[in-house]
Amino acid sequence: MRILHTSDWHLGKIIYGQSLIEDQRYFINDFLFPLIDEYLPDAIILSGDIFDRQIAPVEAIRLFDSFVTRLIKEHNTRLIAVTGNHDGADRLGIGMQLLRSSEVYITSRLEGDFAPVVLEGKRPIHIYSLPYLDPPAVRDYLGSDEIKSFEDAYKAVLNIMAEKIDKKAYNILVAHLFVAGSVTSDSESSLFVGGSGEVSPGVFKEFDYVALGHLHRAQNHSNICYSGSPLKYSFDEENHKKSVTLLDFGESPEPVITQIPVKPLRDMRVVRGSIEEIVKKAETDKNKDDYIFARLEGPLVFEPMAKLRKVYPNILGITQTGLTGGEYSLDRSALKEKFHQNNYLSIFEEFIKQICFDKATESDVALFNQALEELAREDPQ
Ligand SMILES: [Mn+2]
Repeated sequence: MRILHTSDWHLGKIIYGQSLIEDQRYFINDFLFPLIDEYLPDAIILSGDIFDRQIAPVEAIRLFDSFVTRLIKEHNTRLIAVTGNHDGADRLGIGMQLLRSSEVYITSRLEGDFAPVVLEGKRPIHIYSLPYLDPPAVRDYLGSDEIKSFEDAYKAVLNIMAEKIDKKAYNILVAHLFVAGSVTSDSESSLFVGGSGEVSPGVFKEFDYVALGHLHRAQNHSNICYSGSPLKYSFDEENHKKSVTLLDFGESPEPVITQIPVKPLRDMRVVRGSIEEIVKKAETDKNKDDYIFARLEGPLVFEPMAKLRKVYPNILGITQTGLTGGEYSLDRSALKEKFHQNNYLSIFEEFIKQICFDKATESDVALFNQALEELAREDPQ
């Protein structure tokens, strides 16, 4: 018996105006399906944030639709999915009941009696599912005003589930939440992580494996496991090792858990240095199509994006130390004094020094004085 755990696909994700749909299509068709052919899992667990937005773009919906159809029809593999905080739960819930007869189990709201999906075997595997939920949803569901925090919400729901748990089975919970003590990334919605959104690991003690989504870095607290997103969705994830998680039950009642690295269509990474250094390095760069973020050091460069796009066609963003004051700090009180003395030229000279890392030239000064004179003529005080 084998189960593949993945999460946080964020289909339809756009970063810096760039749609990642081609990368996501590659992940599903050119990475995941060949992997399914190789390992022949009995079920795929998808722990939420299937789509990036409640109203997902049409290409993203079509991609998921073709994934589900192909998974069931060609590979005869069950899908057990829950909705995450990014998903439009009601939109994903269409036909949910009917799809169960095709072994597509999508849990998008709190309802029913929490019956698990059962995989029969020497030691049966029981898979319980919870959609992304928050305290108001659980208050509504239970008709109780006692539920204040996420911790209260999960405790209440898992208490009901605990009564059903058969300890002879291997019990898995699929959910989408933030477990206290986890490591976050820039591409998760910060609104939903940390603080009152935290749930302590002890709440899940009844389960043998907790297949979580929400955090994009693969990590675990003993048997509470985040598979992480299969692709990088922000530049602070440049050093993440993206993977999917395989649970291989073999003959033993406890699975062997392995992380299988994902080979992406394009990597996402940061390049650093002066524009000359970056362009020079790019000449021998074998992966010029990667998504690039450039941290430019040194004097301010005119139209740096256009220059870098010639070597890195998929460059998405840039920062320049000249603009962010990385290597030059401004003496604000001195500037203020000069401003009050109407000493605009020295303010201009400071400005040039800050962004060009050099003194203003004679022609810079002449140009500035000319602009000042024109202003004075237009708007005599
Ligand atoms: Mn997510």
